[in-house]
Order: sequence, then C-alpha cells, then structure tokens
Amino acid sequence: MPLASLAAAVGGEMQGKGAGEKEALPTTSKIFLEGREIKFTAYNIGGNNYFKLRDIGQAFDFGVGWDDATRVITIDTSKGYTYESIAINETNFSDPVFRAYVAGPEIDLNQDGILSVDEIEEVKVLDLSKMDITSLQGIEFFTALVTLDCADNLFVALDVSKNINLYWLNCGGNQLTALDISKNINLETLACFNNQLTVLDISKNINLELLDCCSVQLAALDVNNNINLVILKCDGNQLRALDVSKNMNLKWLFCQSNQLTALDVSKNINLERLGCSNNQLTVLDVSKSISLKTLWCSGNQMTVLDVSRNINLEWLHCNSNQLTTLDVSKNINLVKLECSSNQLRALDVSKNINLEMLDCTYNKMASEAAVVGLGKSVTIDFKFEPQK
Ligand SMILES: [Ca+2]
Repeated sequence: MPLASLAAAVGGEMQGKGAGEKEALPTTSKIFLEGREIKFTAYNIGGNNYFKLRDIGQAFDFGVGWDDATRVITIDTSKGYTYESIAINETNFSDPVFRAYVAGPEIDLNQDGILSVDEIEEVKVLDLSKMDITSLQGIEFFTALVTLDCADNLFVALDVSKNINLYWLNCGGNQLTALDISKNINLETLACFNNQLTVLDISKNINLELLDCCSVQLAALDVNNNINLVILKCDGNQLRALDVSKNMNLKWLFCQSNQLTALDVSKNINLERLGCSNNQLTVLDVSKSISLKTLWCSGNQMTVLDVSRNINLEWLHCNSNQLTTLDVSKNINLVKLECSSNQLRALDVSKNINLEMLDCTYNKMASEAAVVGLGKSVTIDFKFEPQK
C-alpha cells in the first residue's frame, strides 16, 4: 500500500514539495481494520491509492513525527499515535462544559485556543466528575492520560479506545449503555457502577486489580482472565452465576443483591471481605477463606453456616437465613454478630470475649437466657426483640 501524505499540510511534512501534474481523485477503495471499515480522506493517482500518513498512524496507532531541522518524516511503531495540534472548538469538543474546561489555563497552557502536541502530552490526569457533561467527545485527543475521573455526569457513550495509557478510570454514575475497554490493557482500576451496560467485556484487561461494576444490569460477568483482581464489586446486578475460581488474589468480593444460587470461594484463600447477601444461596463454604475478617451473607436460604475455620472473623452478618444452629466458639476475634431472623433456639457467645455488638432478634429463643455467656463478652449493644 503506497503511503503518502497528500492531505492538508498540518505537521509541516508536506511543505516544499510540489503537487505534481497528475490528477488526484477521491479513492473508492475501502479500508478495514480488524473487520471494521475506517474512513480516510484518500486519493487515487495514476491507479495507486494514496493515504495521509497521519491517518494511517492514527488508525494503526503508531507514532508519526516531523523533524523540521532535517526535514524528515519519522515513524515510531514503539509508541502510540500522538495527535497534532487540535483546535478547541465545537467540532472537536461538542459539549460546552467540557470544551470550556479544555480551553482553561490548566489544559490550554498558552491560551491560544489550540491544543499543541506538548500541551496534550502534559495532560496525564483529568477530573471531570460532577460537571453535568453530556458528551466526552474529544477525550480521545488526550493520549497521554493515565487517570480519568468522569463519574456522575450525563453522557451515554464514552470512547476511551485512544486513551491506551489509562490505568485508572471512573465513569460511574452516567448513562452508558456500552463500554469498550478492549484497548485499555493498562487499566488497573475500573469503576463503571450505576450505568446501563448490561454487558461488560473485561477479557483484555488482565492488569485489572479493582473492578466496581455495581448496578449496571449485568446478566453475566466473566472474570476468568482477570487473575490480578484484588477487589471485585458487582452488587446489584442480575448475575445467576459468578466464577471466581481463577481470581486467587481476590481480597474483597462483593456480589450482593444478585440471583446467585451458588458461590464457590474455595480458591479464594486470600479473601478478607466477602459480601454475598441477598442472593439465593443454600450453602456457603468459607472453610478455605481463613483470612476472612468480614462476612455478609444475610438474606439467603442457608440452613447451616460453618465459620469454625474463620478465626480472623471480626464481623459476621447472617441475618434472614434459615439457620437452626450457629457455632461461633472458634471466632474469638468476633466484634459484631448479626444473626437475626433465623431459626436459632440458642446461641453460645461465651468464647466471643471481644464481642461489642450482638443482634439475635427474631429467632426461636424463649428468653435472653438462651444466649449463653453474654456476660463474659464486652457486648455493649445487645438486641433481643420478641422471638418467633
Ligand atoms: Ca495552546
């Protein structure tokens, strides 16, 4: 494919060259990148197609430069495409709030209404949260961006495909119906909660350590490739299953208010916090999660819960299950225990000398005497309401 820069001289690389005598006609050829057609301004001259080198560099994401001293065009495939000077206008930044922000002295350093290559290179961090922005069109120009907070705005789409250096992205609290992060392989933190995604593909984001995708209407979530995940929060979706068997580094797992009928955390030996309340779990095996400090599993359908291996447990919330017994004799570090609305006829807390809060309301205990060893703990907040 002959490469030539025929279009308007913008970087200076075409200055000084003659246009020639041949007729240039717009090309009818179609260009595809990974199956997707790309629109270029291209010309057919003498039977050959000619493209603007900067267009090719942008599409295939390699660096195109111009050394004015030696008058040489440079191609650098070791780095991504860098945009040439960008006019701060309605065409490039359609949203007036975002445009005004970009036009400010923090971004347009010399206040000439144009983003130079150097000015773009300076923009590593953008905090655009809570600004009532309806479109982030133009964010693609900030190719040096590593941190983008655009949470709590009003936009329905977000193109971060050119922001390949991003490692921290918060786009929660918008109206996104889709989010393509397949190009953002450097992402370590992604918060996209409170949107309407329904689908989230994180298979390319193998460096992801924190994912918060709560309340985005997901029916499924595949985290098999995300072996570096430390924190996963996917509360408030419609998940019927969640496979975390590959996520050995998980420390926090919150999958509350879904439709899980089973949850296997036997591989998650580093778990410290597990929240799986308000699902349809009938069993929960936490015997391998010996680092567990907090466990929220209320609002399920469990008849038994074995926490005898979880000696580091400090908080246990298992309200609204169908537990007939609860053995907390090994959990000497327990500070807070909520086990209301179960079928308990008795509860022995005599070993729980660090207990500060106990709620065993609405069980089947006849009187407070059914709570054994209460005086031995340091319980300061004890709730005992009328029993079932
Ligand atoms: Ca400028």
